[in-house]
Amino acid sequence: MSLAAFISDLDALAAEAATKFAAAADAAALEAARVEFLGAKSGRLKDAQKGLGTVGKDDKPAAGKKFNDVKAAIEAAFAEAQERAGAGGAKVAAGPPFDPTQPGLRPRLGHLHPLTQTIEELKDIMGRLGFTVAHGPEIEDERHNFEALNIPKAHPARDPLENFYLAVAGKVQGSGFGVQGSSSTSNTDPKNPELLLRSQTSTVQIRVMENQPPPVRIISLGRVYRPDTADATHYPMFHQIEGLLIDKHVTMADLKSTLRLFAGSYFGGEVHIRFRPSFFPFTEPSVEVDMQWNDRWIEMGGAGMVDPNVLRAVGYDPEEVSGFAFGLGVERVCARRHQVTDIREFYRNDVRFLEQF
Ligand code: FA5
Repeated sequence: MSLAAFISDLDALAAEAATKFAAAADAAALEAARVEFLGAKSGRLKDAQKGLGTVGKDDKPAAGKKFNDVKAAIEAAFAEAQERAGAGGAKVAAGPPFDPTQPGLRPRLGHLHPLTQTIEELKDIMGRLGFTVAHGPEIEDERHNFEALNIPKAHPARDPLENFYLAVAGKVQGSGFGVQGSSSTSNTDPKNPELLLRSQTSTVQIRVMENQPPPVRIISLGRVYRPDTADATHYPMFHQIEGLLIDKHVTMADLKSTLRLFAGSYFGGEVHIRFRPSFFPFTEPSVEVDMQWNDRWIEMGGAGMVDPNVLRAVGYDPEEVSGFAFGLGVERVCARRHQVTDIREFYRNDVRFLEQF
């Protein structure tokens, strides 16, 4: 091949490449043009290079220089086209174009868990009856969970099998159940209290009364823990609402009318309250509270008049003041109102169940 023919072929190739790069409408077309002209294996520039071997020996230096110039020119034309495409967004144009007229995707909004909704509603109802909300820790010592509530050391309610005692610094707590007078298991040492997950919200009664003189009118709502096997009405972690009213001349009639107002507001309509004699170490007399709603009786929790021993344990004078206390299971109250037959549903986190509330 003559030098003149070689040069003219290269010039034509450079012109064609520049035109194609400039005309590429998107990133895919530009890439196709790059492969056509600059492709390492079978690009047209690579083909043209083969012509170098066919020009005369004396023309080789000039032919080589021309080839290098054209190669640089084609690469520069590609780089320029690529830059233009990048600035115009063609690089990201792969895939279907954005259609601003399409309707948007509606975001899925969550809401409060049914038990949280119930807790908020119960707070609201009791707030209207003049009860303020008190809080207590979920990790408790034995004084607040048992002793000040008149539950002595050998009482079965303190059995490690009935409670979640905590192992602190290698020591298993609660090992003193039933062991009278053992110094290593004494729970009266304030520096080394035995700790457990509280088994009832009645602990908060003590914490409030220890810190303020009467009158008291509080509720406390929160989690409590018992090693109960989960079934339709039990769960090892559940919620209670505790109520406590201490004042002069408080009677069982006040307890009953408070619970009736409370139940009527929560369930709506006519609710009857029935007291069945029961026993709690911290109330005397003690009762189980049943409520009748929609022609069915259900057990809601325990209640009673605060035992004088409890009042004395927090420094109150039982001759001066009296009071009532109650503790109800939030899961059971919520399940009853919404006709949920198994409280485990509240903890399965199945959105199909939860979104109904
Ligand atoms: C008590 O816990 C007492 N502290 C209640 C009390 C407070 C009595 C103030 C007197 C004065 P009881 O163990 O019965 O009582 O529990 C109260 C309610 O909690 C039960 O009626 C039930 O509604 C609920 N409950 C008890 N165990 C579970 C459980 N494992 N799962 C779900 N709910 C439960």
